[in-house]
Amino acid sequence: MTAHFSRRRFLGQGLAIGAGGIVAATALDRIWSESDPELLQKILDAGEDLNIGIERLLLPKLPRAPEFPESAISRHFPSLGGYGATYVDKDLGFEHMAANGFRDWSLEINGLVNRPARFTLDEIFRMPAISTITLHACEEGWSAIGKWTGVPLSWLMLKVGVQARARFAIFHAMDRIAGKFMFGSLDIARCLHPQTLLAYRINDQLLPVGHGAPLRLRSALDIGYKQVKHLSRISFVSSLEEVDGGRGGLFEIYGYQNYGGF
Ligand SMILES: Nc1nc2c(c(=O)[nH]1)N[C@H]1C(S)=C(S)[C@@H](COP(=O)(O)O)O[C@H]1N2
Ligand SMILES: [Mo]
Repeated sequence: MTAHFSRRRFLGQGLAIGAGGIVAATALDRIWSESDPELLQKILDAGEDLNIGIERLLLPKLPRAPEFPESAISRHFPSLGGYGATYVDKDLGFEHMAANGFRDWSLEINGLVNRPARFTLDEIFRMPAISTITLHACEEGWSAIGKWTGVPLSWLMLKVGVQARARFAIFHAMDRIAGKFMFGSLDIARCLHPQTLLAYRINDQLLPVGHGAPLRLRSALDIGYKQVKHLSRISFVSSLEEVDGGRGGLFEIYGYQNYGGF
């Protein structure tokens, strides 16, 4: 295969692997057009990887959250929780990393994946990116519209080869609330949703610490506490029971619903 990714050739292979491949080829066309052909080849060859096309056909159809024009972006986007908040246990390690522009930080992806990986912030900046201008609604009664830019989670899922038996992603954060590290979860359908991204910009600026530097989850279908900030690791699991408390997140341990969405 030439260094330049050929869409026709890929569609041909999509036909060879069946209808699921064609769906994947069209739905993710824009995202994949920038990715490397060897990776795509590996994805097509690895039968045991979750086949995103087939998964999309089988999963319940999730709606798309409304998107807004730039003129609707809120002038003030409140910042709550995480390292922006007073109730978070301050951690010197985090402060050193932040002072150093997060050059020593990396995102780990592990669990039910065929190619566990670690990505630096620079590597993440070089991945295909999308922007969404969507409404963030906090369970505490405020909301704001912001523009979020980052890597589609579905793209990273293809890159690490999420296995077909994975049912949830667990998002681990670097901040602690009353001594416990913040974490949250999304089911696979929400992870694959086209408006679910790992964001490193808000309103065209690199994420400030208050909004979740260096990288946060942004799921347009979900309420505030599902948008885990200060990510350190994403782990794919087959059941929430495998994870601390079995409720799928720290806010859920404190009594919130796991499905906090539209
Ligand atoms: N790591 C981490 N992520 C978090 C929180 C937190 O305390 N720690 N708070 C959540 C809640 S309740 C909300 S409403 C949003 C707030 O995001 P913002 O500060 O960018 O507005 O982050 C969510 N993600
Ligand atoms: Mo919130």
